[in-house]
Amino acid sequence: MNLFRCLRMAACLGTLAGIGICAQEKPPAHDASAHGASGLKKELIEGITEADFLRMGEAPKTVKITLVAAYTPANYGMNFNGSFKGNATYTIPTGWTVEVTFINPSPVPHSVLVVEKEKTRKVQMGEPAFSGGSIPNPVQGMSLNKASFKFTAGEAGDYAFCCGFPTHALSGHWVALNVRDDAKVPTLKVGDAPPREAAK
Ligand SMILES: [Cu+2]
Repeated sequence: MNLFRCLRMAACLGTLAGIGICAQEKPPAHDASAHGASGLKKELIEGITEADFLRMGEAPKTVKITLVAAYTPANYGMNFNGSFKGNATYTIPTGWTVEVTFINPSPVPHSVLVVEKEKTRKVQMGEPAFSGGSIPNPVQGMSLNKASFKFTAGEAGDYAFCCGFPTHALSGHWVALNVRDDAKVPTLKVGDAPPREAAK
């Protein structure tokens, strides 16, 4: 074996150890968007903007929240409006009415219900924390469809909007919902960005 061939082989073995392939041809670039985007019923989310994620309602002390499952490919689609594992936080003043529109444009079943935050570590969610705070059949979930519900955030505490499809919460399919006596207006905080008030 000549030196050149020997070096080539060493380089190849290095590649093998590093990323598990030793091929002349590179695999095609990974397109993450293909996961979440496949089979999406796009018309369900047409025209939805970030302002729709949190809006003031028509009646006093009422707020409208739109939660879109699989909004981005993030966390294999197990997200609401692209957020997951509590990396978005809704804060609602105690006693306000919350009108939720849930949309799942993907063929993979998801759902949403309001639970005490600690329940996001359970396989199944049980009953919603507030009366009415769930789509129908959250364990079964739904796909390629939308549903709405409303509830009154009657007691201050740490809650979550959580997917009730078994194991999805454990996989991070939830965002935080804080109900606060000292909150004046509903806000939404996404990631490290400062909280923003509900759109009018
Ligand atoms: Cu889910």
